[in-house]
Amino acid sequence: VKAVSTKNTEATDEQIPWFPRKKTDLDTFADKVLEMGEELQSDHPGANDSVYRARRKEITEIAKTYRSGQPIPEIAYTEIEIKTWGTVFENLVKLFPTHACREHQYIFPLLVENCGYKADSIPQLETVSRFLKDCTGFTLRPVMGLLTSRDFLNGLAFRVFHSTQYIRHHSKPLYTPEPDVCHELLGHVPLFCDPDFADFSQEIGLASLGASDNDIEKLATIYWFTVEFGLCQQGNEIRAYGAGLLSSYGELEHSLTSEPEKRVFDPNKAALQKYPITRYQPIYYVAESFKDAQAKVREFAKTLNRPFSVKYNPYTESIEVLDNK
Ligand code: NLE
Ligand code: FE2
Repeated sequence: VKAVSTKNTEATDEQIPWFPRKKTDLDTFADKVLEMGEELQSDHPGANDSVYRARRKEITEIAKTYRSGQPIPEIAYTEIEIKTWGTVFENLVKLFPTHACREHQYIFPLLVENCGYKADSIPQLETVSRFLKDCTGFTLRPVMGLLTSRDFLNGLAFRVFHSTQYIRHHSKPLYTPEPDVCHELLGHVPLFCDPDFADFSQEIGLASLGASDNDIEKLATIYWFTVEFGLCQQGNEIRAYGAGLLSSYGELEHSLTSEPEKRVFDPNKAALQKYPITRYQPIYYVAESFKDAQAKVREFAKTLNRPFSVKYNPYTESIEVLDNK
């Protein structure tokens, strides 16, 4: 095993898309966000509310200027924002005991205790990020909105999770097609506190570094059907571990009814499955466990077409590139 040259003068490097080698390289993503896609725009409850849009802009400025290693600035959430959070929170906590996976149920009280999770105040990303770092080394980084799949997945390789800081529109608290602070804090954060899940997520991230566009598409789809909308088998029951489910009262309930189709998780198949983004999912994949999902994704990653492999060095917070040949 020898290290591949980092100079892009080498012929083999020319076809390999650029990827971050150091955690601080993630700073280059800060102002690269996607416009809300057309599908999202037309379905978005806040699209025609100018007050809401102006507030979003104010909050996303923070993400734009944020740099790696800085504390995440606090937001003074408004009364109406806190009320939206409260509605989401109070409804979800009613469903968690019967619908959330055991890892989520284990950590949730600790978030209540350590990060002030409660109905009448929105936890600050900085507080949560510090707690998360103690659990698994994951940290949050504020983001303006949707990144490209490549940039977003690349972040996971460094155990960095790009997190929105604004909240959904108050008119539709129980389902939104977009990520928002409820989705990040109630859906993603509890799972990133779990060591096996953290490993699993980083595995997808590592596979995405320097991957071809086609392979990025596959990995993003796997991410969708696991980290966002995954179900898992726990004893005799099926429970939700996907953040898109755990942050939406409406879809969390829907996901465990007999209406949607449930399939056994197989990354080779999930990677190619089409899915809607502005309504409840018609198909969910059920993982045996996070460890099993990780092993399967690792095997899947080997089939991707990349002439090198990578390893994360946590001491230097950087990626080591290993030549396969
Ligand atoms: N539908 C989710 C919710 O309402 O919280 C958000 C999904 C983001 C991918
Ligand atoms: Fe998400």
